[in-house]
Amino acid sequence: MKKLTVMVPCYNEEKGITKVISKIPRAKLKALGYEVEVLVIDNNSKDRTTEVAKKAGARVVFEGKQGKGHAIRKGVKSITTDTDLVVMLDGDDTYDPREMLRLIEPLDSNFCDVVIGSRLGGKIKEGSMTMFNRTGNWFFTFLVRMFYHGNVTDVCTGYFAWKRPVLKKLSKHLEADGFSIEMEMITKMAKMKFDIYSVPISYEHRAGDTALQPIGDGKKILHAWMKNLTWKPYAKYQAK
Ligand SMILES: Nc1nc2c(ncn2[C@@H]2O[C@H](COP(=O)(O)OP(=O)(O)OP(=O)(O)O)[C@@H](O)[C@H]2O)c(=O)[nH]1
Ligand SMILES: [Mg+2]
Repeated sequence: MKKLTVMVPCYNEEKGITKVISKIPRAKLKALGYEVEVLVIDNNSKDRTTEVAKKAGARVVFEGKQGKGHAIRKGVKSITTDTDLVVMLDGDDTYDPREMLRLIEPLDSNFCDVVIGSRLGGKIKEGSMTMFNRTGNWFFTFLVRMFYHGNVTDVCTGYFAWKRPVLKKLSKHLEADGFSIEMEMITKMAKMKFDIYSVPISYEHRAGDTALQPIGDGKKILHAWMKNLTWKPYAKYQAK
């Protein structure tokens, strides 16, 4: 049996996390030869995220440093070495766990190293993304395609799938604390010459309150884009 770890970074997601975990298509994954472990990173939540996630069957690890970037790094450190593939999605029930089958297939068939779930190339439920955020995402995606030659169609997505060794190599270079982490991951993966492809996904209304600050976080995302233009991985970490 192969192993898939589903990693869910969470800050105050008691309203969404059970739905996310229960929608993981375990039977279909089993038929593909994958056993599933759900790894929830509780990023200092003030609500009952840990309790609710454990009840839903997840292994929960705690990260005290606030920010999605810290939560992701903690998650990567906590993945067991027998894991073959890693899927990451948010705990707010905006992404559909059933669609992870679409993200896994290109990895399972050795088509590429990383798959990104694209909302901009997929189905965005009306009202789930503001026009401002959608425009910002188009703009950032254009910048990455233009200047990094990154083969991606949504750089602010939270839905990813990796072969574990790829994520391990990438995580050595991750520094971002907050919501610029996705931009950092994508620009660095492009520089490391990993094979990245996008698949269409759905994006729904969030369960619970948003913490994203469009202007403040937008500036940080742009800064990560600029900073990594001159970044180079050590040769030993390059994919090719
Ligand atoms: N806000 C916030 N989210 C965190 C943090 N650490 C982990 N996360 C998780 O990161 C994921 C993305 O955060 P969201 O607040 O949904 O941000 P977003 O998806 O960009 O914006 P929304 O439109 O509000 O959903 C969620 O699963 C959060 O629970 C943190 O310190 N702050
Ligand atoms: Mg969200």
